[in-house]
Amino acid sequence: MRIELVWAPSSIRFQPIPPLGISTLAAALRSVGHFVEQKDLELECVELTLTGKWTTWKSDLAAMTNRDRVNRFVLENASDVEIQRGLSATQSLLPCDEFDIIGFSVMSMRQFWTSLLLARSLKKNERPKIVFGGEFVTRNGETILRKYEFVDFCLSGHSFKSFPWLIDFLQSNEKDSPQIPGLVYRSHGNPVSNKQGPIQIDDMPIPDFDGFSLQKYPKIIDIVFDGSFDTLLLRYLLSTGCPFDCVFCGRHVRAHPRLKDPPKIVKELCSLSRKYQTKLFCLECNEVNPSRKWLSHLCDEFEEKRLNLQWYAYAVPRDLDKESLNRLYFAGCRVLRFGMESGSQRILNLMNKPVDVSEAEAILKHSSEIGFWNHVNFIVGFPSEEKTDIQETVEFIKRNRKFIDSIKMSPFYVDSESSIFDSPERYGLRITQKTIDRIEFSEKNREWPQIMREVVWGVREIYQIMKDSEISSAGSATELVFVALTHFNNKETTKRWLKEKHPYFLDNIPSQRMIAKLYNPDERKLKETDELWHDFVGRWGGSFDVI
Ligand code: B12
Ligand code: SF4
Repeated sequence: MRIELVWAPSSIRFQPIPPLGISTLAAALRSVGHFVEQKDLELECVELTLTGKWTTWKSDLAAMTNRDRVNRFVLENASDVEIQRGLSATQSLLPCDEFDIIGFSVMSMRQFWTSLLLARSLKKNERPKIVFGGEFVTRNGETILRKYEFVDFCLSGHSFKSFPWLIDFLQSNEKDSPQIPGLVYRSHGNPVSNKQGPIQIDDMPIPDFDGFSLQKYPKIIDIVFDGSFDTLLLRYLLSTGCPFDCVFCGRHVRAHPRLKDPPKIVKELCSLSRKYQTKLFCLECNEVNPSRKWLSHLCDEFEEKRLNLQWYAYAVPRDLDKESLNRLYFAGCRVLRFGMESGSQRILNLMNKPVDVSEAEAILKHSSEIGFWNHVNFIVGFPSEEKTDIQETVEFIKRNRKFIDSIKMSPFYVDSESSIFDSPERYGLRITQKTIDRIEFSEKNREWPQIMREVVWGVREIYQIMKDSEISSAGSATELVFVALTHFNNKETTKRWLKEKHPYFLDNIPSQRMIAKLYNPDERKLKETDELWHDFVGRWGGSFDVI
């Protein structure tokens, strides 16, 4: 079968790194003999905008990611000049071959709308079959099939096994209901979902990035990062799930942990490094230290194979002594992204976050002394958080200013798959409204508007201490920091370079907005307004299932 896999533009968060989901599927499908094309349309669109070949991209993409306009366009055939223009620009980037199946990888709501537009436009009667997959689809498969008849199937969860099975099913012309795990299909016109199968992570194929415009990534990195790095960065998955159970965290994230076998990891990284001629990787996981034993085994493998790679990963600031940190550094890790969340032990306990404030401080100190770039994530506005708790976070930053290189702050939001959402009353919350991009709530003594005001206050307090301590939020764009750090091979030079080229990371603006600046150079000089705070405090929550 001839299959096209597409990563459509989201206009929300671009990264010049080839998408991992579809390259994993491409590997699985190619290994059983299918012809697969894969396209990072987002990269291609960014190139068009940066080279001035798509001058109307801002308004066109705004239209293409607007729910009401897209729905009118695809469901009611309404005319829309901007959508039509954007669609012509994006569709012209796709190969014009005839495909039997086109698969869209959808991570969030914004990417959903652009995928939908392309799917509707590419679908001609029976062929090609349109298949949607990815994180957003995993949560919304039935709704998608109910509403959009030009989407033939959705697949939930990791699909490196189920997608090839779906293709076998389509080739077999069977008429029975397909017994494929995670498949959402129509039966008598109604959507039906099969249960997802277990993830057998060691069966996950090594990603196959062939077919992406790999030569364009270093070029785009140099343009948007404003440097001469000339480097390709690849992503690789170490594990899924998490052994911990923080109450704000979505089930899909903290599901039963599956850790790849360290020898497999190191062998595959070695092969990717050789094949694609790069030493730089983003190692994807919820934490690189889910258990002491696994981390130690991973370090053993790196030490034995001496690959000389450099990489970055998430970590939980617990159970990392000096020796483990030294071994991680030796293994090539250069940036650690710590999920710290708060400097208040009371709030950490309420979050069920397995972190002890004083242990975390010792870890930050050791890792900074070893040479890591410490990036720390905080959440502001967790239910029942008082000004005194924020003050403790501020004090935490003050005490550790020498050991923290960058900070990202996220206003708290209720994830619809979290324990908090399941039983809000247990955490003193009452859900009051679900809007397209957030779940609003009230607490015993606070209503939503006051909660919003206090979050804004907390965010400002933390930005102030960051400013006073010269801690930027550049690590929110970890790929930027990492590429610069590995290039200069020195933290202080990297900081000076960041300050010169990307000074807005030291300004008091929300990280989402900074990322927009990073990837839209003409926006770098725009002045932020107070309104934007509210705008982004309200919008950070991600995408809920209101299609
Ligand atoms: C890397 C990443 C990104 C990168 C992606 C860049 C790139 N070029 O790859 C960046 C930083 C840009 C990003 C941005 C965002 N992300 Co993100 N991201 C991730 C992360 C950490 C890893 C994804 C990954 O590579 N996984 C490994 C691969 C192998 O798995 P996969 O992509 O899921 O693919 C498998 C399946 O989904 C499925 N599949 C995927 N595509 C397709 C297509 C078809 C046709 C089929 C059949 C199946 C299928 O099969 C694949 C292989 O088994 C996940 C968290 C996580 N642990 O998964 C969050 C995550 C997916 N992101 C999330 C969010 C919210 C966002 C943003 C909205 C954040 C923001 N506010 O800006 C944006 C949205 C951007 C967009 N494109 O829409 C959420 C999604 C929640 C949801 N939608 O329900 C997650 C789960 C994080 C979280 N904890 O909440 N993200
Ligand atoms: S927040 Fe991090 S440590 Fe906590 S459950 Fe989620 S992934 Fe695990």
